[in-house]
Amino acid sequence: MSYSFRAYRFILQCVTNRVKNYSTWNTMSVKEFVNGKIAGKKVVVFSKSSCPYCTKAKDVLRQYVGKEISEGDYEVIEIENDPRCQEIQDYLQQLTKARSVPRVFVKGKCIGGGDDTAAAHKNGKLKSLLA
Ligand SMILES: N[C@@H](CCC(=O)N[C@@H](CS)C(=O)NCC(=O)O)C(=O)O
Repeated sequence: MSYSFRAYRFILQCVTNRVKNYSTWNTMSVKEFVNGKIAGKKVVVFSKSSCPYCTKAKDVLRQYVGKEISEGDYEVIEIENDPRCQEIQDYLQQLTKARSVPRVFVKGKCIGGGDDTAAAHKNGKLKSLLA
């Protein structure tokens, strides 16, 4: 085997490993980010500011803030300008079977999107979930 071929193979291996490590690290950090957020607050919304379903969910949830949800226990994460937006949505899909926004989490569990949040508000389930 020629020296230049071995050198070429070595460089190729290094590049491949770098790409693999980078994507593993990247996936891990998105997972850690999302899991950390979900575990950190009673109510967490992954949202995009221009999305009408997100506005619907946020409008509903706002009514509970200061009552069933303390101000510090509510977080909205607007993901559209996050460079990891696609990966966050991919991971949300793994977690919740949907990658659309909003994804609303109550006590670590996904209750669905904007329509689901509005329906749960209407039928009283949201209030009992938040209790
Ligand atoms: N029925 C869903 C609809 C959600 C939906 O269609 N969201 C749009 C944004 S308005 C979405 O996620 N589109 C794909 C994307 O932004 O990646 C809900 O109530 O949450």
